[in-house]
Amino acid sequence: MSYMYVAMISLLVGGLMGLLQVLARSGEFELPWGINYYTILTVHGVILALVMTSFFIIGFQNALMGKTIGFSKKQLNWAWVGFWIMLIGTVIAAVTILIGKANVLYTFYAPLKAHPLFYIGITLVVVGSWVTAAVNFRQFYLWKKAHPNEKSPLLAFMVIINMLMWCIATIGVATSMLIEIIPWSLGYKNTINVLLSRTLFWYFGHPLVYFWLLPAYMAWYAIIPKVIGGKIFSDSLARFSFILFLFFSIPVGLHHQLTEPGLDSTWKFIQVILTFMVVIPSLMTAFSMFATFEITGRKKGYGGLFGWLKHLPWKDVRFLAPFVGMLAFIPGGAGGIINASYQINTMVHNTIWVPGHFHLTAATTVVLTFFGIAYWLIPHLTGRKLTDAVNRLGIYQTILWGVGMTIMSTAMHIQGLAGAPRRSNFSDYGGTEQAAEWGAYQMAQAVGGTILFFAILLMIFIFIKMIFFSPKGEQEFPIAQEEDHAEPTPKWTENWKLWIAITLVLILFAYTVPIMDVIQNAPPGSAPFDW
Ligand code: HAS
Ligand code: CU
Repeated sequence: MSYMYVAMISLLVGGLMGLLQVLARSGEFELPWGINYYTILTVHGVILALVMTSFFIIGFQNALMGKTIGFSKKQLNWAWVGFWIMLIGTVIAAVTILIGKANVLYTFYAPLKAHPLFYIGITLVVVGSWVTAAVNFRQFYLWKKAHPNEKSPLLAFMVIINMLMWCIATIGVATSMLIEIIPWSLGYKNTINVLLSRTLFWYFGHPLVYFWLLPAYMAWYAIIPKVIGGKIFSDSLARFSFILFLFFSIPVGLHHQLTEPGLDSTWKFIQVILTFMVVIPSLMTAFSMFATFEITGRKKGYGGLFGWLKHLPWKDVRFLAPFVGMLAFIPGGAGGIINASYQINTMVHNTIWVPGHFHLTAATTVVLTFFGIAYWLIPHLTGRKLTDAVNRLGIYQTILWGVGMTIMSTAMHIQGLAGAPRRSNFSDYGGTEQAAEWGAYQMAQAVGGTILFFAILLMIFIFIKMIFFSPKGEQEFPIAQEEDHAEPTPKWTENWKLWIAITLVLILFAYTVPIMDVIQNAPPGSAPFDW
């Protein structure tokens, strides 16, 4: 619950910043009290993309580990240590942003420079997450030792994959912080190897988006089937897709740097191919979801090509919210494939198309699934029940979110194709014809964003109702079972050493030459430790 509280407060603060942003970008509204547009843009990105997500995810994953494997007293104490380190880091970073000393956006691209405490705060958030990861690894290890020859619980397996990926990925951002960014922001160094810092950032930044996605997939694979009264379609397929995510999430970061000079195009192309590999486990997930829906429907006697659609519990918000998230991922994922298509990337890169993409993927697919989880997890944790009234409010909330995001994200995509830049405040660019073309879409974006802000207020209201005012009772923690006659999951799915080895080999293959190039051809004085 402590993690949930932080996630909720982040949602409110971040959402308010989002409202101010769309209003400012409509050109009809000036930010009051001389507030800098880039300050609110930084708060929005950091508090939602980094803080809200990581707190919700680690809280949810701990709940899954607790439910499937259990915490010892000592493990729980260490888990608290992780929480407090993350929270202290968050507060330090938040203060530096709010006082205007870190207008560097959530990607903190050098040579934009923030106060050193901003970077130290973010680093602490990562360190705190490592403590929790260590606890989760320990829990898993002890469980395996106590249950030799048994298959690990599916949800625990998934948590371990996500945390492994996270630990390997965060080494990139931690390295960049420690050897480059923090010494430079403290003034020990005058110059910085910009390309190295960005490359290390995206080595982390792409797996970051799967760190958000995989907990949503955990719910899709293993919780939604229970909510709709069905079984897990295939335990082996679910595990295999997670293993593929571990392999292919990391060696693909260059797809964020396709237009960046100084990186060899051969290596960009290799990472583009690897990016197309990481699409496969998402397609497997889509397949698996359709199969779950259809098999459950047919078992309940709904025939025909689409008859099974009728059985789905449309009035149950625990299903509806994640389902709208799945729908959003169809255009969201397709947009991702467009972004990754090397040459087409030149068309969309640095335009507001990209925020359009990640408001579908992160802010709809992932966030609506997280809300769908919260509707049962929060009452479960607080010993209350999800009432019909809250369920109904949740359905309105989901619809409001879906409508607001459709308007806002569509407007962003179209504007992006017309060349409107991202990461920038409103400008008419000296009255150019091209900028005039964006006007109507910027208004639509503001309308969609305002609807979303009301959806956030409604969500906060729902959270408060669930935590403090719902009747006492027991809320189910829905975990689906496998089909009765399911084939046993092959033992090789738990060949952890091999999975980690393949992951490291892929990373070394994709990154060794590009990173060596970037270091060897660095501008004078910018090398790490060249103080
Ligand atoms: Fe992305 C930029 C490529 C997925 C987030 N992405 C971003 C940024 C963010 C982000 C935050 O290659 C901006 C970073 C920044 O600030 O600069 N992305 C991809 C690709 C995928 C992808 C190939 N992205 C995500 C996810 C995110 C996310 C997931 C967050 C959670 N993205 C890119 C690229 C860029 C990028 C470039 C850089 C752009 C640039 O130039 O800067 C893939 O993983 C997508 C695969 C997904 C699918 C969809 C499968 C569909 C499913 C739903 C099934 C529906 C059902 C319901 C079952 C192929 C699983 C249906 C029921 C019915 C009844 C119909
Ligand atoms: Cu990416």
